[in-house]
Amino acid sequence: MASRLCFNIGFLIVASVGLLHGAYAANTYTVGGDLGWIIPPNSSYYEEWTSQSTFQIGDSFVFNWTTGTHTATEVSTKEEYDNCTKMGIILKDAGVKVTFKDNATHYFLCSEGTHCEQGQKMVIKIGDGIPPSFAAPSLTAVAAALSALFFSTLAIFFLN
Ligand SMILES: *[C@@H]1O[C@H](CO)[C@@H](O)[C@H](O)[C@H]1NC(C)=O
Ligand SMILES: *[C@@H]1O[C@H](CO)[C@@H](O)[C@H](O)[C@H]1NC(C)=O
Ligand SMILES: *[C@@H]1O[C@H](CO)[C@@H](O)[C@H](O)[C@H]1NC(C)=O
Ligand SMILES: *[C@@H]1O[C@H](CO)[C@@H](O)[C@H](O)[C@H]1NC(C)=O
Ligand SMILES: [Cu+2]
Repeated sequence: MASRLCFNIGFLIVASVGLLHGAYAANTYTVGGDLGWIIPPNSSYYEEWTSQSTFQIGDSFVFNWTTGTHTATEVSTKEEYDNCTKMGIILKDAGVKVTFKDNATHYFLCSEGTHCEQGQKMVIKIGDGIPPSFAAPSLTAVAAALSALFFSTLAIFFLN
């Protein structure tokens, strides 16, 4: 009786985690479309590209470039972004893929030469752009499901 209840609770947790993560079919975007992530033809190019879509939790972005040396550097504030500050988390490899697990606003720029000043910079807003107020660990669906299973198994074990 007790174990069945616990199993059901475990199942409910797994099911709701599945719903939370599965309701939205995540997309993978190639940053800049066919142009990729390079010095753009004009300084509003990436702004125009991002404005074509609304991005959600779970979406991925591929920074693809075939010409020149570039970085996808994430800076932490709008001030640094506006300023083309070339210090941040640097992703160097062409084809690098970034997946976002929370609502937030991310500021990317290229830290090579004056590429940022020439418009190789982009703001990615996930959802409402507001990060969660508490420091929640970004559990993947698999990890959450596994821990739910683990805890329900544990509960069954104790109640038996
Ligand atoms: C920027 O370049 C893109 C691609 O060439 C073009 O579609 C867009 O109209 C340009 N925007 C401005 C403001 O010039
Ligand atoms: C990256 O660019 C190359 C060359 O243009 C292209 O073949 C490849 O499909 C692109 N990758 C993605 C993920 O768009
Ligand atoms: C903006 O750039 C200037 C000049 O490089 C620098 O002195 C200043 O600290 C920068 N501000 C930020 C917020 O990065
Ligand atoms: C993320 O932003 C969307 C709005 O685009 C909102 O509906 C959703 O509740 C937000 N999620 C979280 C976890 O704050
Ligand atoms: Cu560049």
